[in-house]
Amino acid sequence: MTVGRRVISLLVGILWLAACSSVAEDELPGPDQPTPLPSRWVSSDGAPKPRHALPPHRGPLVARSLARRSWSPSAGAVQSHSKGRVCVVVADANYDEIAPALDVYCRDLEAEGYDVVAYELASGSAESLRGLLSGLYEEPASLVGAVLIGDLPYVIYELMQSFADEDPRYEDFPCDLFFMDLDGVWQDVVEEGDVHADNGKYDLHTGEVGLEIWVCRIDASRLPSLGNEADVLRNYFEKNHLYGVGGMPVERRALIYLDDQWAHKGAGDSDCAAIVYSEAAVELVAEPETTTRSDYLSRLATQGYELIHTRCHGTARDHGYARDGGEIYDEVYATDYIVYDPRVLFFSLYVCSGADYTADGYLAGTAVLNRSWGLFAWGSTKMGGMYEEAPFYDSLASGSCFGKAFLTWYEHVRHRRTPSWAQKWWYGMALIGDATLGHRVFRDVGRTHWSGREIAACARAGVVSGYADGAYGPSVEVSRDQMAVYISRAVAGGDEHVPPGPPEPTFWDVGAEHWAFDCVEYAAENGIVEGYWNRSYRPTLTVDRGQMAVYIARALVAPEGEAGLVDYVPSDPRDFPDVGSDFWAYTHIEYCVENDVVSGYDDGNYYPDTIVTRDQMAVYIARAFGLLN
Ligand SMILES: [Ca+2]
Ligand SMILES: [Ca+2]
Ligand SMILES: [Ca+2]
Repeated sequence: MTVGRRVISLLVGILWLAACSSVAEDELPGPDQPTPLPSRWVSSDGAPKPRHALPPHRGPLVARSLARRSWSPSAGAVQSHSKGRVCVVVADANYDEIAPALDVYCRDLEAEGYDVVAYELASGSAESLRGLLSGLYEEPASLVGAVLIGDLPYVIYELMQSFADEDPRYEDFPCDLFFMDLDGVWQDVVEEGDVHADNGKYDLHTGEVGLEIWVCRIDASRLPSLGNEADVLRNYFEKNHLYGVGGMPVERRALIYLDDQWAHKGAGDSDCAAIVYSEAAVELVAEPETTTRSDYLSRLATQGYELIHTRCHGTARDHGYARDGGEIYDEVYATDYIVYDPRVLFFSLYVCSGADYTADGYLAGTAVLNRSWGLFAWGSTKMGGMYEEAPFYDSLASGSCFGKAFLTWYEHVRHRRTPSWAQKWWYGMALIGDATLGHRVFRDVGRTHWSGREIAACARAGVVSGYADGAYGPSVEVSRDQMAVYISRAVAGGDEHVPPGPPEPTFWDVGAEHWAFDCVEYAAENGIVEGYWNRSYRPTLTVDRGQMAVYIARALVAPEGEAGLVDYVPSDPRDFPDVGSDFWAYTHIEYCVENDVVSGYDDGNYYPDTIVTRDQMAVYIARAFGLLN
């Protein structure tokens, strides 16, 4: 397909060289950062980017608060911590048809630890919607983010921008930062070039310009190619729920796909992705003659990735890749994503206007709301896109959702740039899909898993690494060798700090060739495990909750072992009905209770004979060793 054959490479090359050579003093990049290359609007018919009409949404807010009772989670399913309050706003045109899916979604959010408030919006302007959000933000419970579902109000921002020696050019675009900054001042007052005061498009942002909350959009109203709007939304929430419970398995790797002019970003972009994925799981494709439409589509057709990150030119409905020395430019259309239905969950789209949710058939929405895969995308509604994103990936790697990672990144970059620079590059940033999602540490531990947070904390601390296929096996029973591995790594401060075992094995059934040899020896050396009378360890025996309390209590006083607990007297004994004071592990269980490691079941019992599973194990470890924060 060569419909886009033009001399755009020459044009872009000149712009880039110019941009590199003569930027204004106040727009200089940081000391070690090259000047970003603009992602340009490049359409197959050569037409310039059209201007946006004024948003249709008007008037005072008409919102109905949606009842909470419908999605109240069952007791015990709620995680004990709070991730803050999220406001879910759904367009009334969609609500009735997607209400059951929405209930599941809100229940999942609460199971993950969010407090949810929800509104059905019948009408209202962007200003009145922002008022609703800022009102919630100011309440004592505050607000961390908002999920906008359906065709909901937005604003258009306009500016004149120049790159290098270019004459200033006009651009207008939907600006969701308007809803994320709840206490800054947004005005329509500027007269400059084609920017005009009082024309319904904002043009000045001052005051407390930092962002208070994240805002994301799940809007299928302009994606008829994907099907009926309600069906597309329901399908999205079905995928979302599946991901939450540990489904939607994809290869845990990232594709970094950079067209010719961004080839120099290969190392930096790969390093960023490697913050979240292992280095071996980051696939970089940046060779100018390799990055083509056909190569990209062949990957979509045959490969699976958790993340695709691409930098290229495009429009709201397509992006493209140059070849033949830049002579030919071929588009990948949003509709190609429908045809190929790629096995990809997340998209980082550094594509001009790729996230413009006001455009019919917009790229980011198509990728995210696609039939089988796709959950979240970040990109821009204008030229530019995310740059200097290490803080974004750092935040994701530490367990943040996309929304929180976005705010972390934005706070980082906004202090490094003057407002004019920031507006060119980042004011069009939009989050498409559910921003409460994030990178999943293990493929079978979804975000609604009751101990997902503890399991992730153990992984981050180097205590668990899961199975080779990316699974954690949360319901697998814990054996004595696994237990020793968990505890030794936690005591040592990570796997790499567990020393090699001695030349002479302590236990005849855990020799130097045993996978857990070092950890079993370390646990023995620290008085945590003792083994059996005949110098055996019995590595494959399972561990019950009584034994677990013993090992954890000893680990907490390591390396003293039993000697460190011999004088311990519970100060405020819990006295579980099923753990009498003469129970063999009574002291250890009380010691764990006193150290906030365990609290027993809802019925008041401890159940010392119950075998410990890997999810419970993570909870014991995360709490005992303070890994949660
Ligand atoms: Ca204006
Ligand atoms: Ca602010
Ligand atoms: Ca190329």
